[in-house]
Amino acid sequence: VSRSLDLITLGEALVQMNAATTGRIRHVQMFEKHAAGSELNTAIAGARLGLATGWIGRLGADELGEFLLASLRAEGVDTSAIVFDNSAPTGMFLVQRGYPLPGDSSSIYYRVDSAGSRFYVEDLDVDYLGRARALHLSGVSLAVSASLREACFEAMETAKASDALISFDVNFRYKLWDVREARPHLERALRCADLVFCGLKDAERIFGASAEEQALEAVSAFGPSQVVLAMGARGALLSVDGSCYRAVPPDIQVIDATGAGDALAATVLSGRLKGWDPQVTLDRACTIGSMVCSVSGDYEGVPTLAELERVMDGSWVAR
Ligand code: KDG
Repeated sequence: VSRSLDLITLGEALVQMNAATTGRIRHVQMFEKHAAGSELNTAIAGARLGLATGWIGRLGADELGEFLLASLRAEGVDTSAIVFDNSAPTGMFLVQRGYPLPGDSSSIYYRVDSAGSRFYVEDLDVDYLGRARALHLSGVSLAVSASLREACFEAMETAKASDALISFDVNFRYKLWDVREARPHLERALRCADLVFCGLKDAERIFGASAEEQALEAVSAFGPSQVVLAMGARGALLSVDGSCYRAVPPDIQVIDATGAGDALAATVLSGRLKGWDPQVTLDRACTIGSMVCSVSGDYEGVPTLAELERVMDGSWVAR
């Protein structure tokens, strides 16, 4: 098979209105507009790191949809499989920063019946899927709607049949569904995936794991050859066929942590597709995650590979 893309992601892209100041949204006067959505973030982060990426999803035929399309194009993501919806709006969300948890952000969604939620199996282009070396999606895509979920499973199974790498980020969204409803769908995705990302908190709440090792074991039991356990400021663990690696990010001031996990996933995917050493991969992933947390927006803080190398080896020239 000829594979012209390294990575395809599938999901709902959203416009993010990120509060310019911390505190309750009701008191915020100014917002920054950003392109977002877990899978859009991963496609863009992958492109910055040098992968040929494409994003699949449905956008509203409206101003916000045009903004998301332009944002993907500006970052060099392939947009040829995007579907437009004339009768539903592009979804959006607000980011409330630093309240009620200092240093943490909350998402307030406006996405019910959005264009992105109206993605159907019929919208999938099987030939397009066959062009990619890897397919990545997250638990957000499974939660958004039954039709998008069905399309996700179809895409994963189609890509797997063509020997593409299947990557899945549990990325559980408590505002979109509950654990009991989600579990069978998450388990189906975990059984299909070769590479899985899971946050420690999600592993605790979904699989009842109380410690790092238990969380890795619980996820590995579904059969993926690589599992990444994301632990926020405490870093991440990567298990590759039974060997375990650990990395801790630099100590930083968090402006907005939204999107860090998506950049982490893009970095680990880059490592896997380009054959980086696992420890190098995880160190890079944690550094990039922290760079995303230091600026507002989900992917804006992602460096190119050349920039990352200069940041990590101390040769970055500041002035
Ligand atoms: O991972 C970042 C995402 O959470 C954000 O961009 C919005 O996709 C989103 C979601 O559903 O939370």
